[in-house]
Amino acid sequence: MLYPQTNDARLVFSLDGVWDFKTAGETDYPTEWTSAALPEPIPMAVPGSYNDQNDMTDLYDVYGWVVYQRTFSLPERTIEGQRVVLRFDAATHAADVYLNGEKLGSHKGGFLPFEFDVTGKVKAGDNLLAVAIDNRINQSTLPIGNEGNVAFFGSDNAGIPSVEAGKRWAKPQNRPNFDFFNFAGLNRHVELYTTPETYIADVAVTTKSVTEGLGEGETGPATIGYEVTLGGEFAAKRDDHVTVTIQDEFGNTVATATGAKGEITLPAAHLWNPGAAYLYTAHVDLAGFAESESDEYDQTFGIRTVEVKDQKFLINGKPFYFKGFGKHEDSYFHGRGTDQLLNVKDVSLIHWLNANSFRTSHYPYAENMYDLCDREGIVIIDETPAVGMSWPQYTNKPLFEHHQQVIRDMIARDKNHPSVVMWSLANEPWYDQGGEKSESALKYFTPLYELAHEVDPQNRPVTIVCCQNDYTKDLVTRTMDVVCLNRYYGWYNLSGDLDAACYALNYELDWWEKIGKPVMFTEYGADTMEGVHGTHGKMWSEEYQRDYFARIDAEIDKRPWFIGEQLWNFADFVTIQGTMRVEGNRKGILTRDRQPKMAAHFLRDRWAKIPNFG
Ligand code: GCB
Repeated sequence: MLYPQTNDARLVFSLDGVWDFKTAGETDYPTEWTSAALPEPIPMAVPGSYNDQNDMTDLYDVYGWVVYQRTFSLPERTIEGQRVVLRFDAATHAADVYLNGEKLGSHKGGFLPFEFDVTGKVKAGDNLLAVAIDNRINQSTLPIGNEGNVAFFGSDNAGIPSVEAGKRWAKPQNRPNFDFFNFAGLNRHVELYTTPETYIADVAVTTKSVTEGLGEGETGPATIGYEVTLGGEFAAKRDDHVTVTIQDEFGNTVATATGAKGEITLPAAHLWNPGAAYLYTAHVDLAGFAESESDEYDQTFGIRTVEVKDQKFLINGKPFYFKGFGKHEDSYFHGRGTDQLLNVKDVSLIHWLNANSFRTSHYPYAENMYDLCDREGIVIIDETPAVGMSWPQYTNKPLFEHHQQVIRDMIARDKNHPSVVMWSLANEPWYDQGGEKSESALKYFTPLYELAHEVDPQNRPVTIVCCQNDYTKDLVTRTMDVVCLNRYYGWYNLSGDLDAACYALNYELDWWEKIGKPVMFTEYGADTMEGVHGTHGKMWSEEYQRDYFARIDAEIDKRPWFIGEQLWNFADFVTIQGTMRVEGNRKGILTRDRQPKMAAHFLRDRWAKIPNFG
């Protein structure tokens, strides 16, 4: 699905702004709210999570449905003879969409785009758009929610003997099987866009070969492949009406090809490298017999290869070392709402820290962050929203099918980003129980691993991010292209004892060495309250977090097959309330308002000395 763009053939209308909003029921919403003005609505900004936008009601406590509504009008001349599409960059977690009282459809999953063809349904003049959104998560959604009274930190009924069997005193609430707060709503942009009736539906660009070993600023021959998919009535007959023009960073044409599919060799190509991005544009033209069949689209791409070989992660044939973190889309007031200013700020901090990469823990982020990383030379591990899984979900067929869909949609959306170098199928599925349980996880994830390879035109490496576990019984992690470890020796395990933590880590790493795959950290860290200090650096102090990274990093530095360190977390973030967190998860090396803790300075110095390649 191509990101909407305005050009000679297409027009995008933003539907961002202040919408009307109302909380509805736990399991449903009044149907009249989809066809007439909402009674006594409150204002709600889009994009943005609804949770932190109104102080008269506790929108952190919403469980179930809410309804968003707005009107918009379009001049007739802009839609006449055009295909018109209504697109949501995401709606978290499930949505029913109505235009002028007619249900357009539903979508499940809160972090990927979906759209409806509204040609003939959208009118010139006023239109009423209503979107009902459900924030409930359960055993069949991604991410996973617990049902009943099982909470992530603490539980409502446990230890209260007087509770009658089966009776729940606690109000119904989401019980995420993960710690980040379940921010919901229209978190991302909403747009209407037009295309001609016969249109460019998709563009995929791949790198076939590069000149390896090029230094910064050097050029050499490279071959790229491209494939354009057309849509609309005449699509089948128009493949030879496609022209692709490759433009360099300054807009100069460097090559041209005709046909919907082909290969192009550039004699003097600039490669996209971490820390040294170079972006080309594939300008795709569809020449029709009539204006309604003529379309165009600009797809940016980078020329680079990615490959796992000999326990190394190679970008353009050179061994890459990941320096960075897992992040969250999380900020004051916006919740998980798309915020370009925050993205720009975070990217500047990534540069300031001398980091080169991050993981989109624990869901695909909004597209504009990937665009920024393409441009800024930052490397991304792109993760699905499959967080919080465990047995018996590995035998849940509808969940498996949803997981397949999410992988397909994520790769379809992000396939052209040079910043994306690896797919993560899931975060910390629990699968080290041994026997039949471990086997069932292997049966569940093997086809997903194969699917990711199959649907990615660039065939990037595929991983799964594994939790602190009995690695001897974990059958899945070792089958991935890269072993990604989330480890908390010195925090959740062997708490406060860094000597023991280093011993246990080394013990485990000796085991992984024999598996023969490249290994990296995708999480390790320690909760730290800014301003807490101590001469001997105890847990929660800024000194402990700094010492923790200094000690653990010294151990991984001894191992050449250790290909990266992505710590937990870039910044503090909001979680569900509970017994283990004070105002959220404090493992950020930055505070939630992006100020550095002591460890950030240590890592900035450390990462300055570690080159991207080597
Ligand atoms: C983990 C999870 C991450 C949590 C983190 C923690 O293993 O992957 O989502 O936030 O631990 O701090 O507990």
